[in-house]
Amino acid sequence: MRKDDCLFCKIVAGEIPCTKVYEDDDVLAFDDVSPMMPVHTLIVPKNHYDNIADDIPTEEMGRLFGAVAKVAEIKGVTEGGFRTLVNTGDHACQSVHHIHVHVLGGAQMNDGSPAAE
Ligand code: DGP
Repeated sequence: MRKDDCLFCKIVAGEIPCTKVYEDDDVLAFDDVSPMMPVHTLIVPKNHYDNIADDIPTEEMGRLFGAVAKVAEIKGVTEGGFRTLVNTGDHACQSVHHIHVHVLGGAQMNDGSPAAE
């Protein structure tokens, strides 16, 4: 299930290159092109869903989040800790409208207060 004008669908299809971290039948994980932390990896389902509110089947959601621990292990942040983040819509500044889980780590973060000052 692909959306033709979607950047992450093109990455999943291999039409746009990425630095692959992990792949299975259902998800692809690749490093963010503009990392905010020493480790910044995105996990996307191979099927297209705009965001977390897009009626994603429970099994699909489970497979997406099931990849988080694998990616953390591959990137070496399990012991130190990491943050997972899913932006949804304009208020959260979602810029690519294909659901993705950010995995951030590799250095100390703040307490995660969400609001800009
Ligand atoms: P969000 O703001 O939650 O929609 O995050 C989208 C992320 O996608 C952002 O951190 C930058 C990343 N990104 C945008 N374009 C590309 C790309 O072409 N390749 C890769 N690897 N990451 C991208």
